[in-house]
Amino acid sequence: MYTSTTLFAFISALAGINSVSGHAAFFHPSMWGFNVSDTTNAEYGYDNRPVAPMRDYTFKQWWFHNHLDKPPNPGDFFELPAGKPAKAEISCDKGGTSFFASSPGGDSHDRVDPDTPCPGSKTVAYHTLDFNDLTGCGLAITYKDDVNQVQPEDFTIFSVNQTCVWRKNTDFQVPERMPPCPAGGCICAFFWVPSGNAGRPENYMNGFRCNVTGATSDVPVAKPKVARRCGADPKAEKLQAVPGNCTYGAKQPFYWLQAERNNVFEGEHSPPVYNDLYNFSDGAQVDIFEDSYDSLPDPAPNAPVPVLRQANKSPNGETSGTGTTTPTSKASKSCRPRKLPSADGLRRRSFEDDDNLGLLQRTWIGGALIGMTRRSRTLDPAESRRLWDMW
Ligand SMILES: *[C@@H]1O[C@H](CO)[C@@H](O)[C@H](O)[C@H]1NC(C)=O
Ligand SMILES: *[C@@H]1O[C@H](CO)[C@@H](O)[C@H](O)[C@H]1NC(C)=O
Ligand SMILES: *[C@@H]1O[C@H](CO)[C@@H](O)[C@H](O)[C@H]1NC(C)=O
Ligand SMILES: *[C@@H]1O[C@H](CO)[C@@H](O)[C@H](O)[C@H]1NC(C)=O
Ligand SMILES: *[C@H]1O[C@H](CO)[C@@H](O)[C@H](O)[C@H]1NC(C)=O
Repeated sequence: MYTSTTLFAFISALAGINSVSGHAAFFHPSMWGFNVSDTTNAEYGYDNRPVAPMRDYTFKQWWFHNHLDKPPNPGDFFELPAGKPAKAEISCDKGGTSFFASSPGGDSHDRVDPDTPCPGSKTVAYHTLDFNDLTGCGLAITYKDDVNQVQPEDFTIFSVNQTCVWRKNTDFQVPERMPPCPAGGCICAFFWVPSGNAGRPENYMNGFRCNVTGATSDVPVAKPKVARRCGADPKAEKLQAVPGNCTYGAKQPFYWLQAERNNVFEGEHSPPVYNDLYNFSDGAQVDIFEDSYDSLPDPAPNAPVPVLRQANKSPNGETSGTGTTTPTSKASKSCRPRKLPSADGLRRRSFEDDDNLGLLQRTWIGGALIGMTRRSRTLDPAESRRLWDMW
């Protein structure tokens, strides 16, 4: 018969197992903290493995996961091929990645589902209820090669995977126009904020050395701004997106729920996330360069929506909202309704007469409703149905 004490011990033991296998990190030899694997908390006084979530931490504790004194070996870079996907491994267990050889437990691949981010665990171990609960994650870059010079405000999210963390092997599309890195390479970081529906709200960061290969453009990445909440947010009873409220162009990662140096202040039940809710489109962030926009008005609910410059559109239509020739067709492309019956009525809009302003006046709501849904560009029919049902 179980006493409450033995039951408690049993539950604690289970929790202990979860803390070994749960959460998630970007694993690659180019990362700071690659070999931090101690679960006894001897060195830091708390669990500071790369997979450990971060919350209420001082700046030193969360910045680069407090691994700045554990740099990668010289010459180890994570390559970012311009215009192609960078293939990352995200896992809650280094033993389940290609780098298992330096994991204390050795190879722990899941034989049944080798691409799971958490061998032998349920999805709650990587903080998601199911596929529909995914919030996305992002990779950020700074064009500095000395990590001691890097500040939080230097990082720009250049690629997002809105269906992250779901598979261990996760693709991140690298914008075609990424300029080359300085002589010592660039410094990058992985960022993730889960939904908070499976596990408590928290924040993830792993820093690593990276390098852009195959660059064809020299236009620098613009100075990043803090991303604003502007997409449809049914949970908050905001059924329509507010495109004027979005931050366009280069955006910083979220620094959230820490004791110091936060840049977003949403409550713990409305996590800031890497998807359309904050205008982080799925895939390459193609509008992050200094010449991406002629002008960027200050975002506000009633502000005009800036239009990407024609010059830097990719010929293959790398992202929606680009690759067409006139503002009219561009707008209708990025805002094309998928399932709305009264699409024509909703598509009314007007434009600035003076096109030199390059601003698309936001005098219609149809596009807002359709263009801004979460993961709008990768919806599968079931997901699309689900979003539709929410309205
Ligand atoms: C990590 O550990 C492996 C195996 O001990 C070693 O070969 C490698 O150099 C270490 N890497 C770093 C960055 O310390
Ligand atoms: C996100 O990663 C998954 C798993 O690797 C991949 O199938 C998907 O294409 C990626 N999404 C984007 C936008 O690259
Ligand atoms: C980064 O990649 C470029 C292009 O391949 C290469 O010329 C350069 O040497 C690399 N930088 C480092 C630090 O490896
Ligand atoms: C606009 O963005 C701010 C900052 O993220 C957010 O607090 C506010 O709720 C947003 N307003 C609307 C109407 O979307
Ligand atoms: C966000 O910004 C992009 C530019 O990258 C724009 O094309 C798009 O319409 C905006 N809205 C959403 C929901 O992504």
